[in-house]
Amino acid sequence: MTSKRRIIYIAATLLSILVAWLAGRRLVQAIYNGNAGEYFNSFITGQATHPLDEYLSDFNILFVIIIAVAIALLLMRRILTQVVRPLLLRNLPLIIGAASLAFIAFIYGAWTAWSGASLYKFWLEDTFAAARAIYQDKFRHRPLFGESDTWVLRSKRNLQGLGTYSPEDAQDGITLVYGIQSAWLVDMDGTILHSWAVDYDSISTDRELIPRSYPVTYIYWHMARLQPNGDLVVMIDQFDKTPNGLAMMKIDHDSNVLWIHPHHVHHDFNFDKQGNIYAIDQRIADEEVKGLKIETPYLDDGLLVLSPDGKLIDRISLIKAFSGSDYTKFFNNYSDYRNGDYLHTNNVDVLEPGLFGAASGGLLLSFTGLGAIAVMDMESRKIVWARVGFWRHQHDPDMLANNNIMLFNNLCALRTDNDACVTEIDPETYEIVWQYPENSDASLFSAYRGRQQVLANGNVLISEFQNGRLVEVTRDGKIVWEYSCPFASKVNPDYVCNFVAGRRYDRSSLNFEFNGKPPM
Ligand SMILES: [Ca+2]
Repeated sequence: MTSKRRIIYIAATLLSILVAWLAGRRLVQAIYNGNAGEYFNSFITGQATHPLDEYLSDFNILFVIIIAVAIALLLMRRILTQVVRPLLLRNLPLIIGAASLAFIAFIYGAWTAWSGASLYKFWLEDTFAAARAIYQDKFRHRPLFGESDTWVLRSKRNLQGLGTYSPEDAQDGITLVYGIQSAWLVDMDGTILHSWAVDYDSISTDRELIPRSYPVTYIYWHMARLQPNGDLVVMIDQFDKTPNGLAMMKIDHDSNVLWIHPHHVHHDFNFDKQGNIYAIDQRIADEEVKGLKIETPYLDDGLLVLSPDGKLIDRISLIKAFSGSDYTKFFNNYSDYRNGDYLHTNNVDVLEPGLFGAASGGLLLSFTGLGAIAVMDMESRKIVWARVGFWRHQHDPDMLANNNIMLFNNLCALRTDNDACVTEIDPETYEIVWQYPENSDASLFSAYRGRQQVLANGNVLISEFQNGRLVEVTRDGKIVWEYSCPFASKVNPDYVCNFVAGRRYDRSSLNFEFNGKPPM
């Protein structure tokens, strides 16, 4: 046998082993992991139990390969009879040997998927994970001025400051904007009315949460809510650390710290009628949860309940809220988020009593990891309602006055990465009541984060995080107000700031003297 032919044989054998191993894994995963039939059925009827890009694309690829090979074989029939057949007959022992190896690989692949065990998992997975974590922790910090969540190249921002503004169509008010390590109020014409900022070195009271080695430039205000007297409740978050989040904080109109509660909090918080704060938190947990198909350790998102003056009242594990509920099967499905982040919770809103069967009140939650929006009954502390749907990587579901739900659908047109929309749905019928943009035309973009707020006149103020833009649209889809972070960096003027989101307030609801200071 020539050496060239030997190489071809070896490569073909290795390829068939790889294909057989993958086929074995995928076959078992489809059956064992995901009830493939139920998936397809629900996908076809539009009531998907989970978006299925990965499975569908795997199967699609497999079908395409099979069809392509069949066509190729038909076309090559002559070559087959005159060249391949004699070759096959001559090399029968080799082919049987390769087929046997491929069969063993198929069985091995099926077993690894079935048992969750493999040589890699036994010996190498933890080692790789640890090495990767150490590397990321020590070396992969983003530079202060590089593309980041807080600073973007000026050349990439078409809009800085005020854009479109139609006073007759826009909802008048004052807009709170937050991000980096500050918040400010901007008037409809783009004038900065007031700002807050806090020096982190002076407030980092808990060195376990904010270690000295941790660059303060990675810290940012993930969310802020304004009170009529100018007090601001702030959620402080950071990049590149797990668990997420550093503290809840309240400051007065002059940026004096009223209280700070160091804790791993992330994404969202809200208030009940008594002023208690419900914030999403995170910890690493090792205990199994009855009835849920999860691997330990995992990230346990919870609800941190704080009194209006920042004292801890309660903590409720959200993953445990699924245990014993009707929605444990959500955990059987493929999860978008790896590394134990099963839920990736990103919304908490306090609901009026009685909605979704929660007699004394529930919380509207969003779990991006499960692709689900859900309601937890505050009395039973169980998930009493949950739905998955056409949304993907969704953020900020809001319960509207008409009992519809509006949410930021980050991947509006599935399978594209650059197309977001804001969608109002009827939660009972799944009917899309309103959507912006109406057709997916990539005029909104934020693969992560994003919020919206329905204003008094029905307009919707959208926080398009990755494009760094606030955009107010009418229900006819007309843009009537636009605003983008206007400040250049004092350290590197090539960069302009980005903010996380904004919220419009009624002018007459704010009763404090504005300081007129820009935030930076
Ligand atoms: Ca919300």
